[in-house]
Amino acid sequence: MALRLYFSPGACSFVPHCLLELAGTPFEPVMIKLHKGEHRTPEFRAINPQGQVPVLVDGEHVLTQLLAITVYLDGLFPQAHLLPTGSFERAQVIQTLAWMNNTVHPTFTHIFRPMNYSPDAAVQADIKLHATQHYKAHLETLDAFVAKQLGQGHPWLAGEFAGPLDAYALTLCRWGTIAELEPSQFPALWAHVQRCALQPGIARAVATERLVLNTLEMAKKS
Ligand SMILES: N[C@@H](CCC(=O)N[C@@H](CS)C(=O)NCC(=O)O)C(=O)O
Repeated sequence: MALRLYFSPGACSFVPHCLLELAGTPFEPVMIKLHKGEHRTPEFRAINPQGQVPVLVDGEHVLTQLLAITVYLDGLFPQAHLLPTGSFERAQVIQTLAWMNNTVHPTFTHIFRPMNYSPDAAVQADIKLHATQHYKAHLETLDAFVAKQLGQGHPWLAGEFAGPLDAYALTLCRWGTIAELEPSQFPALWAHVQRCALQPGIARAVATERLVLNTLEMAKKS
């Protein structure tokens, strides 16, 4: 039975979406439109009671949390080298993925959904402002990380193979543009993100999700 991925365009589910493409496996993508509240339906809650994407279904196995899904896909498709095999190198990638997932990502949630944190419009504006400053600092850290990793002569953030760090870096940089942070102020990150989008597996995920890397350009055109 084919793997099934519940995803929402542009959400963090882009990371496992890319991994499935990089692994070259057939899978069934199921789109959940967060803006239409499709993650709150009883049908979706029955699959993930937390009401979030990504969700990976493999027969009777249901997995949430993109870190867990990453480890699982790496185990299923070792030939895709989604994670390094060396214990320390592997732990280092998980370390950075965890930081992206538990620190940078929730900072963006404060910008994108300040109403989750206060019902008061003035407080929400304040939350958004402060979170944007934090998010900018996180992207500066990510920019320095990209420069350091690629400075070692490898094409991708974990070394020789494109993987979850590259896909998440693209997502976080793109979210930055939604927060009105010009990507060119993070030059190493932005150059890498544009290169990632040309990698065939990642490019297929970008095309399926119809992603524009710099949403500020889109806003200028309309
Ligand atoms: N730590 C979770 C984060 C999942 C998450 O925040 N998903 C967002 C999209 S990026 C979502 O489904 N949001 C809907 C909601 O929380 O109501 C993971 O790694 O899977």
